[in-house]
Amino acid sequence: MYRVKPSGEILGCTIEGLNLSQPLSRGALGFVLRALADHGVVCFPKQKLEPAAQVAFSRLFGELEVHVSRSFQEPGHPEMMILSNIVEDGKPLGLADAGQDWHTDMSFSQTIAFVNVLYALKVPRRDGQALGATLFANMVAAYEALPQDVKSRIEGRTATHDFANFWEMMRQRKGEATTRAPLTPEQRRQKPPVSHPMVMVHPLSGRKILYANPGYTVHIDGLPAKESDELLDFLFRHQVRPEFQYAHQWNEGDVLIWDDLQTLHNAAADYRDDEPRLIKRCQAMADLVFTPEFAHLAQAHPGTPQHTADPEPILNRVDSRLPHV
Ligand SMILES: O=C(O)CCC(=O)C(=O)O
Ligand SMILES: [Fe+2]
Repeated sequence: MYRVKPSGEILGCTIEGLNLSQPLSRGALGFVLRALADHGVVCFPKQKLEPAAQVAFSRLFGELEVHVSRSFQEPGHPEMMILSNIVEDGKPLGLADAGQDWHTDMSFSQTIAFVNVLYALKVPRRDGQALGATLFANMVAAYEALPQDVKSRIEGRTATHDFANFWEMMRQRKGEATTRAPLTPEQRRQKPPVSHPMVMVHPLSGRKILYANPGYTVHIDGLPAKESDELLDFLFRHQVRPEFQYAHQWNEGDVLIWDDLQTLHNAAADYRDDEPRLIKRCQAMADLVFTPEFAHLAQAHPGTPQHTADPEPILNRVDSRLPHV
């Protein structure tokens, strides 16, 4: 049997007893969704996953995104990206500096992200100590701790998110050493700036979330530049305050999933080029999580919004990705 062990911190839990290389039952998927809604970050330790199995597991959460950079794809699996600082025969094996500052994946996309699925194959260590942790910040807690006047100022507002903001910032930070190619006009066209509400209601928990991040959020719509910059600056400092943070220290074999709706993350760049890190990654979009049927799957609880729509169509879509058990 599987069970969930909360970290006891502001985010994070471990689920033991689930073998992710085997197809999941609908009940197990619901259990995972509940844990994700409640804890934001879920670790499945000691997994052994072939790329096809990781893709199949990731697809349960939503459609998979093929990264717009089209770089460092797993052979035969364009929806899987390799994150690594390993260089073989002069060629980088993966994106070396993925996510090395606070951001929310895919906030720059019309359809935003729901879940990231990362599988660690190599974890850098020094003196027995794991390095290259992934840091998270809790956007339910950050929202709740906002002063009332700031809550009122952002309620009902949207903000613009731009993919190029983070990509270019990382290119400039690494200078000549960057493994990030300049964005082509075609890539820029594929990912134009988009607007999203700054306050969202989490579809599985019913709780309010602060949806903005220093990586991609560039402007609060409808505000003059100076006012927008000042408010964003306040929000960016507020949302990563230490009391909202949780660090995941990796072990080889960890599958880590996190809820992009209610967390920010930041990959700690505290290891050297000769301390190898290798992670395989899939990105599931928020196409299913906003449906009433997904809330139903995650098991209604007092905080879950009430839905009246018929859950069957999406449950059928979910079922088509699950084994017939
Ligand atoms: O490598 C990591 O720890 C996380 C990188 C990241 O930001 C991501 O996979 O979205
Ligand atoms: Fe990321």
